Amino acid sequence: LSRLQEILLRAAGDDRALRVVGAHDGLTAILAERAGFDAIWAGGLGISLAHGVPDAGILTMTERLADAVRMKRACELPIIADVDSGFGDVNIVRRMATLYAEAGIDGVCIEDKRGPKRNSFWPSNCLEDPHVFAHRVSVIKETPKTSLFVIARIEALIAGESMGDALDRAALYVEAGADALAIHSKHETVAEIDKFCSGLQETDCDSPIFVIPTTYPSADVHQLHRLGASGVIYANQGMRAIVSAVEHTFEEIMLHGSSLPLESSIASVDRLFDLSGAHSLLPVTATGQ
Ligand code: SPV
Ligand code: MG
Repeated sequence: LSRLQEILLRAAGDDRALRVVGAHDGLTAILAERAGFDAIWAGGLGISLAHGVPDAGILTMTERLADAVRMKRACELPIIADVDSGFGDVNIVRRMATLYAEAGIDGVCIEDKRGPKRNSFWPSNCLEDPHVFAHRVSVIKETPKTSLFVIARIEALIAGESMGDALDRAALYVEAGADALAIHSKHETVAEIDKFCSGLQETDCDSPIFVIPTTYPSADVHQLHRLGASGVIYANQGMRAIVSAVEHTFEEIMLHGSSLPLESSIASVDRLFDLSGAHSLLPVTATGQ
């Protein structure tokens, strides 16, 4: 069993959903682990923003992999790498699977879109032909020596297609070997997710389902689990918090000409030492050996 399969089974045994959180570097991976999350979402939006570029396929596959590996090194949590639509055609998808597996990434989440990469909440998302996408999934699963956990991410509802189309896609992707499905929705309520999960249950498909409650935050992890989600991905809340906190801090320093008003609300330097593991540094001699 892969690590993600193991923790999914354990969570199912405990009658709960996995809690997965978006991180984009070593520090946010450490914070995710300390907060008690089950796994890390190495998301394209967060990683792109950390590089100061839009989530639009600007970074290369190897840049995205390097950042996922940086997170893996910083913590013990399994890493689920968001690989957009696979970074290119099926041959590139195959190489992606090899590289990610060799680097020790636990799982990849690949989405059924085509055309220029755009974040799902940005207009103009174009769907991939479901059979072409299913083939990509099977190619990842068949890559020699890889044990990547593959989440097939369905964008049909985001793109305005019918629930029937989303469910047909789900069946195809599971048949192609997907270990789990992710269903994305931009609705402000959980109704669409509810319908998808019950529709899938009616087809006797027992694939784990991941959901991404960005636009429906009022649905908590327990409710999502009751509806049928095996995992909940909080993809961008960490990055959004960072933006608010750092923006506020920088503005306050500019306004007051000092950090004094902020001192009680920002982390101490000692906390930074603690988070980075500085307290476990080995002693060195006076000559630095
Ligand atoms: C990401 O975090 O890059 C994602 C999730 O793909 S979302 O932004 O919700 O599409
Ligand atoms: Mg993404």
